[in-house]
Amino acid sequence: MSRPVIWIPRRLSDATLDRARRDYEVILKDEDTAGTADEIIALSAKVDGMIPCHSEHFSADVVGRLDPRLKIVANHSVGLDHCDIPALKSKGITVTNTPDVLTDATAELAMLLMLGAARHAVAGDRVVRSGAWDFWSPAFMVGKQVTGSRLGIVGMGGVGRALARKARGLDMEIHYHNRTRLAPELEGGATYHDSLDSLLEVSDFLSLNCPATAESTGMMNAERLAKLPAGAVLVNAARGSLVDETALVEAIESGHLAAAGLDCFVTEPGGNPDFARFDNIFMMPHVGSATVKTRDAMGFRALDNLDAFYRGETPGDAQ
Ligand code: 8YV
Repeated sequence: MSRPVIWIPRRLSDATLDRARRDYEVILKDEDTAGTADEIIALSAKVDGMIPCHSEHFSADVVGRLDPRLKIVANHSVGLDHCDIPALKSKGITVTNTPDVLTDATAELAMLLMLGAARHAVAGDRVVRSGAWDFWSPAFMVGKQVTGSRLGIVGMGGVGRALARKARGLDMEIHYHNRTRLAPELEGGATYHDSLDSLLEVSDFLSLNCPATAESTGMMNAERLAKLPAGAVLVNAARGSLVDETALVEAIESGHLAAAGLDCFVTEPGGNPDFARFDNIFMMPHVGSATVKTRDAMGFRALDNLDAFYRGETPGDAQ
């Protein structure tokens, strides 16, 4: 039997590509750039499966124009907001993601954002690196202490819980809001808030760790940001669409927020040029899961899902 043909639009880890080539006929894109709608549609007539990233968008329009040859979209991501899942399913296309394996790397990055935002990492690095550091005072670059502060987590899934575990190492008091309250063994002593507004009121640091959905789009708007304690720090390592970026600029400009740490933006790649005015916005370019170990694990998880599909089984991460 001939081997299934799969399209891998982005530069996945070497170990992933080696394993993929061992088991499948692999078509790679010439350049490591986001697959466009036209490319996705054209390739769907040439391949049986795809391993896209969050950079390839399967909107209802794109899905409507896919060739019936394509049978599985085995995403290399936990987030699925780039996929219109009902549209894909109604076309009989199996959709999978890669949960769990990027939990720790993403929580690590959220922690980095929290610490970097709280302790003036952008300004500190710049002043030393540029050779402009000619002054020191006890009043210089005084930040906000993370240890012992209250951390509010929106979305207590895998990443939220991993962040809570790491934050306990800094003696943080953990609060969370989630659609449903977790079992005590998963809560680990964290305080549950049945409304987002109640969580905001106690969050010296607020970390967004929930998926981007129609309901969560623009969730952190002006009204919600105003509910955070004065001097709070906002961290977003989930999705840019959760934050109203204009309202965030206003909250930073007014001083209501002390700082923000962002790995995700409404526009990606690119980010928001308005944020560059503020040294107290510490930014990374959507690299939450970008560690060697995690990239291999994500690639292998996507391949595990493909393998199960081609064995005639329902993949473990089928949606
Ligand atoms: C990934 C992510 O790097 O998995 C996700 O949902 O946001 C990222 O950490 C990316 O999606 C890879 O496709």
